[in-house]
Amino acid sequence: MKIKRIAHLGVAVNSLDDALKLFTDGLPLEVTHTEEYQGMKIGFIPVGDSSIELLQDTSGSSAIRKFLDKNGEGIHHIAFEVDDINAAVEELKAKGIRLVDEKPRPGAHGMSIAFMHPKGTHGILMELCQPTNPGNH
Ligand code: CMX
Repeated sequence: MKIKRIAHLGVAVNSLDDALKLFTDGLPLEVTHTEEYQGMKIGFIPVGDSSIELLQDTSGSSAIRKFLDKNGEGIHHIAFEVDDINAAVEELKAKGIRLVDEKPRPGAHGMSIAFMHPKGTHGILMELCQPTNPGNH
């Protein structure tokens, strides 16, 4: 498996609009993409070769809702871009690393994604991702 970069840091927020004010007015950054995805509203803010992914729950039942209820706002996950996500998932399985997703699935922003389970990764929720469209970050 080749890990190419940190693709994004996922941050759970109560309000995407409020958080965007901080990142785009308080800090000199820009939001380049927002989307609704599986009960969440997500905003992508590029920082160099990586992004901040701001995640707001909209459904009342997303993984972000559960995280916010337990922990409040904060860093939710780290995503690594890999060169071949199918091979990467098989490699992790062969190494006995606990996965949430036994097979890659479609994620936000045109990515194929698979999560490892935080109980097997020192308490850090880690995602592998690979753009399905090479133009996506
Ligand atoms: N980081 C670290 N630990 C986390 C965590 C996170 N983001 N989310 C949950 N945990 C921990 C919990 O604290 C809990 O630990 P304890 O047992 O010690 O209390 C344990 O994992 C189980 O958590 P839970 O609150 O009971 O929640 P679930 O087991 O129902 O789900 C998880 C946890 C990780 C399997 C689930 O959130 C998941 O499948 N996540 C992947 C998908 C996701 O997070 N999507 C949102 C991001 C959008 C995207 O980019 O796609």
